[in-house]
Amino acid sequence: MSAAHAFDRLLLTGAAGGIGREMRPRLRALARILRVSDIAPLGAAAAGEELAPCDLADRDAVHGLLAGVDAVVHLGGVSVERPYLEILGPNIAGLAHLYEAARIHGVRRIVFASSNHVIGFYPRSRTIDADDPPRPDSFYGVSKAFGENLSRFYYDRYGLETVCVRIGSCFPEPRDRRMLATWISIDDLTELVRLGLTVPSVGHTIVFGASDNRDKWWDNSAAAHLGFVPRESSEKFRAAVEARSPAGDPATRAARMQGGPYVEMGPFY
Ligand code: NAI
Ligand code: 15L
Repeated sequence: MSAAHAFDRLLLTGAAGGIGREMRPRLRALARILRVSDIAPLGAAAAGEELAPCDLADRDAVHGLLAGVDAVVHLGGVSVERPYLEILGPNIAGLAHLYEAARIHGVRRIVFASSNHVIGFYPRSRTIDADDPPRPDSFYGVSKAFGENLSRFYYDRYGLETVCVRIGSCFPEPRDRRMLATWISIDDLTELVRLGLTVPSVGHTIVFGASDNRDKWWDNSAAAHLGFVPRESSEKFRAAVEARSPAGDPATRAARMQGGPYVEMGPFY
């Protein structure tokens, strides 16, 4: 490992997904080898990369995936509301496989892509911090709350550190008015992940992932030790977003709750 690299081998799961494809080149400099994994095609390996296709629901495969790994950025899994049985394999069993394999292989730290849907049933009028109890808005949100609790357990029991990033909405642009409050740019999110990986002694930290947007629903003072200062804002998109997307009927729960449409999806069991 060169002095320039924070890690010898860093694992990125979900590398073929929307965030993963963007983060993959941005994380490469952090490690001598970036091991990129997904169940979907990963393309060709760039210099400093190794490809590791894997189904997170496959216990033995996940144990092999973690061998030789120092730290993990865990983006892989079902990323939207789906029937419970579709979420179960990647997001519940897959998380348990990942943490147990990480413990066995001596992984130092995991940055876990949690979601704002862990707290989606709080009203938009409320500012939430990491100490507020979860109020998931979907089976998907419940699976992310499971990941937050599982990682807490692995820290308390084994000292395996995790930063859970409750990502707001990470897309090139906000897609609707709600995302003007929840949006995070890929560069802000990558910086938050980098801090989560490299700041000394994070224990078990929950941090909200949003850019420096005008409207803020989340208070990150409990994660001040990460030193995260978002640089971008959704404000540059406001006029276009407001012109093309309706305000939403304030009588609906989707318009009043932080989780937006997730609070009304389904039933999906
Ligand atoms: P995505 O759906 O584009 O990417 C997820 C990746 O996980 C996909 O490439 C998919 O093939 C992979 N995956 C699914 N099932 C798998 C399995 N059984 N084994 C291995 N890989 C599997 O999602 P996106 O937007 O890139 O999000 C990345 C992570 O961040 C997800 O965990 C998502 O829940 C979380 N997140 C994303 C937000 C966003 O605004 N994009 C907001 C909040 C959380
Ligand atoms: C998420 O957790 C999803 O992964 C993403 O697709 C968006 O729906 C995002 O939340 C959001 O709340 O906008």
